[in-house]
Amino acid sequence: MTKRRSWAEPWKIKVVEPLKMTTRAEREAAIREAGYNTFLLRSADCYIDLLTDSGTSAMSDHQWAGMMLGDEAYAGSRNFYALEQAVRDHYGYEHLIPTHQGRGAEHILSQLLIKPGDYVPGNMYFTTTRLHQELAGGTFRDVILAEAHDPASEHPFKGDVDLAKLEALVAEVGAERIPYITIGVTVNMAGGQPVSMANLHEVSAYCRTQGIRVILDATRAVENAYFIQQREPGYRDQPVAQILRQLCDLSDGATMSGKKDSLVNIGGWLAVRDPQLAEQARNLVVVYEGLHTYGGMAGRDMEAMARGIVESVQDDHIRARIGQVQYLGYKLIDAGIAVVRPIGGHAVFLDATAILPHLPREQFPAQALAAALYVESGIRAMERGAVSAGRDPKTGESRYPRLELVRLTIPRRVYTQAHMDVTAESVMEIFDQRERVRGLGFVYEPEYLRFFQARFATVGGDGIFA
Ligand code: PLI
Repeated sequence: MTKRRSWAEPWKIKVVEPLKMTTRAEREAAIREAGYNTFLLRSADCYIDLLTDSGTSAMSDHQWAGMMLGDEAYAGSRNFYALEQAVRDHYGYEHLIPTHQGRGAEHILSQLLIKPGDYVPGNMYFTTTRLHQELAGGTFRDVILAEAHDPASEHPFKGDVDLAKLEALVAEVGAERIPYITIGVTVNMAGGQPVSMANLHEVSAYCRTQGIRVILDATRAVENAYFIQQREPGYRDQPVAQILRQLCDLSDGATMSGKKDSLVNIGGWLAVRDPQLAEQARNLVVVYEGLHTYGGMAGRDMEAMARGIVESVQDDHIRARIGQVQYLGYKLIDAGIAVVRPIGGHAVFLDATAILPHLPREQFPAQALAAALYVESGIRAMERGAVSAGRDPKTGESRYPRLELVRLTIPRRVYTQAHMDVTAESVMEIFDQRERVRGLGFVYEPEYLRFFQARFATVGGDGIFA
């Protein structure tokens, strides 16, 4: 029997940033002022900030050193070529079009490939991805496995595509109206759940027969590669870097938010194999993002990302990163808290409908739970449920996805095990008082991506706790 090894971080801390503690009265005032939306809180009022893993990573000394090597030329910056090489080496795509962040890449791709009336299947929606598809005239169709919508299912690859759903869409609308499929690796809204290599092989082979492009949302592909290494037969002895290349080899291109896996605070890219599509993307990127050799990023940011990519695919790094997320997840499971199972790659997701069964969906239990957690502990989390899902553009009706979740998202290389302990204790405190949490109703609802800027009022009295 092999001895179990700890996931301890393969780094030590060189610089620290003080955290501010607030009083409960201060937090009650802050969340009221923020309209019970954690996106509208000031970060200075948050103690442990688990809003997102996006752009919140700590960079290494090597990345910071690279920042000093920023070549801020308008055109042809040497840092662009370093980034292009890192993407070719580790993701395997020939043509790189840098963008300011992931949604910039989604915008370019959607505008280039989607015609009004087209359909774009995907393994569960992501907020910005679907909106760009809709704004280009497309309709998103969810083709993920049914298990992905069940928080309790222990399926090891809940991100897998249900091929029968994809085939049914092709039969319904015709392959010519499906320019591409988006495969999220991992699937953020399902709880950071991975796609198996076997499933991607099948999807890729099928799509080739239909002339449908396969586009990865590679935002957290390194995390997906780690789950394949750990869970899928035949991969245990392969380095994560090698598995990542195999994943990407099954696709025609990818959109990427470098703000997650790649350990930087800003940046993204679109990458494709088709030289003609690449040329069109280079032409469009100058309209919306910047010249095709910077796409909205400073030279120093491209250098930090090039270096971050290399660090991100190291087995030691990714084992510790996901090890920390699982540490928090299993603490909550042991305490009897309903969370999405299995624990995902970037976050632990609380099942708000299970925790707050007294609140109807129309009172946004996940939004309320995130607000209550903040008031109780100063921990900032994010709603990932009906508020995030927005309204159907055709009917104008609110969408109510089966998953109504609060995401405790773990920034990379930022917090310690003690912070995870405090987080778990704070969630347990809320759990003990769950009957007291009040529901929320909209007082302001923006048209696009409403979760970012919406404001709410509590239902049935003042304050998030009755
Ligand atoms: O935030 P961007 O524009 O760099 O990337 C958009 C984006 C695309 N795909 C996926 C799977 C994401 O998770 C994503 C952004 N996610 C955020 C901001 C998050 O908090 O999860």
